[in-house]
Amino acid sequence: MTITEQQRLLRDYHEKGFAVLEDAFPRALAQACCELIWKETGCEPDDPATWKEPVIRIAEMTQEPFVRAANTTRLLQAFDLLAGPGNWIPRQSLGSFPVRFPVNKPASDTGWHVDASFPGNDPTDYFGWRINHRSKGRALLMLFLFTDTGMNDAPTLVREGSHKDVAELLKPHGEAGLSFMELAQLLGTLPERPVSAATGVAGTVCLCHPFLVHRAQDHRGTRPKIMAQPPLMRAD
Ligand SMILES: O=C(O)CCC(=O)C(=O)O
Repeated sequence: MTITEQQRLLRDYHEKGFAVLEDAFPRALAQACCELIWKETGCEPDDPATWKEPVIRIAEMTQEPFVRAANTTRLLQAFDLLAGPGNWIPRQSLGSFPVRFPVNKPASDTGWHVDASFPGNDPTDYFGWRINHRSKGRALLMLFLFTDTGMNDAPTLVREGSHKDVAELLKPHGEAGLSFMELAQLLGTLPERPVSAATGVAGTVCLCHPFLVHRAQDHRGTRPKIMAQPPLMRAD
C-alpha cells in the first residue's frame, strides 16, 4: 500500500468515519464466496422467481475462501493502520451475510443503528449487547462487498462523521455504555450529517469506525446483493 493511499485511508477514517479499500480481496474469491452463499439461500442466482423475500441472512461461514478474503495482505496492512499495529484479532470467518433481493416488499431491518460490541447480561440477546465510549472489544465495522454494488443495489447507508457524535453521546455512560437498543433510540437526537452509500465492485471493503451510524436499505436494482459486515475485534 502506498503512502498516499495510507494517508487517504487515515484521513477518511478520522474525518468521515469510513475509508473505502478497493481491491481488498480478489474478485475471483468474491465469486467463490458467492457460490457457497447461494447454496445456503435455497434460491437460484439467475432465477428471480426463486427470490421471495427482501433479505435472507446467512449465518457464519468458515470455509477457506472466506478466511482468505478476510486475510489478504492489503486488508492486514489496513487493519494495522486503522486499529494500531497488531492490535486486532485475525478473522477466521466473516460473520453473517445479509443477502438483499430486488422484490417489491420492504425489508424490516433498515433502521439507523450502531453495531454493539460486547455482551450484556444475556449474550444471546443481540439487542441487549452494549457499546461504550472506548469501543470495548471492537476496533472496526467492516462492510465486505461480494457482488458489484451500485446505488440501486441496496448499498449500506452511512452518516458521514456520525462517529464523532456517537462518541460524545457515549461519554457520560462510562464503562457500562449503552445497549444496542438504548443507543438506537437516541440517534434521532444527533445532528444532521451527510449520508453516503457504501458502493463498490466485488472485492471492495469499507472500513468503518465502530461508532459509525449506518443502515440497510431496500434493493431497487436487478441482481441480488451479497455482503458481510463483521467486526474486527481488538486485541487489547
Ligand atoms: O445490509 C446492510 O446493508 C447492512 C446491515 C446492517 O447494518 C446490520 O445488519 O447491522
